[in-house]
Amino acid sequence: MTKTIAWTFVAAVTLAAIACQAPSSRRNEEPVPREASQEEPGTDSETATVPESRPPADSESGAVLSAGTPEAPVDDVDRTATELPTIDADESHSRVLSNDGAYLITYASEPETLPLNEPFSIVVRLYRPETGVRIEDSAVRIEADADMPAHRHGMVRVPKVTKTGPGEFRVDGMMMHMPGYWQLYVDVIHDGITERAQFDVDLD
Ligand SMILES: [Cu+2]
Repeated sequence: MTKTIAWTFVAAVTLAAIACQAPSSRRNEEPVPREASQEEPGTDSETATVPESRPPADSESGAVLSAGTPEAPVDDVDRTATELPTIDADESHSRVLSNDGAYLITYASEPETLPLNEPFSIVVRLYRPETGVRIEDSAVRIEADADMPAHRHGMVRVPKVTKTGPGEFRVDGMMMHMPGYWQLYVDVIHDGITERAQFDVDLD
């Protein structure tokens, strides 16, 4: 009799131990929903003239996207520059978080003041937002584009991206041919998933 009780106790303890372990061992396999909700905004680099009026993911559309999952939207992340971690980028770089928060992206233009109707280049750097460490994964690439949302048109040129270092890219042949409000897009592509970041540009 005592023996049976002892074995029952051992079994219960073992079960409890298994139950405690299960959540932590599965934690790393969780982020499936992100992949499912990820629309793929532009792997086709030949479509620079077709504006993709994908709105910045705000809390509203974030809620819609995650309607099927119980998880909280990633999207109450503050994207203002002051809230982002300190990184090695110089002050001339503008910085922003990508729309799902996976990348911290900075860019600087050459020339520093964006010209009207003349080609310019940008240098783009990618960081992990939590740590501010440059992304060295060689499988990560970017595409860049720009459009004028109010006019529903993009650029008239297709820019060329060159990788210049770990987590650093140079984009040549950007051109904004009209004054006004532009959005400059950087799409980060990794494992078939594209995540977009946009920078506001007011061109005089
Ligand atoms: Cu325009």
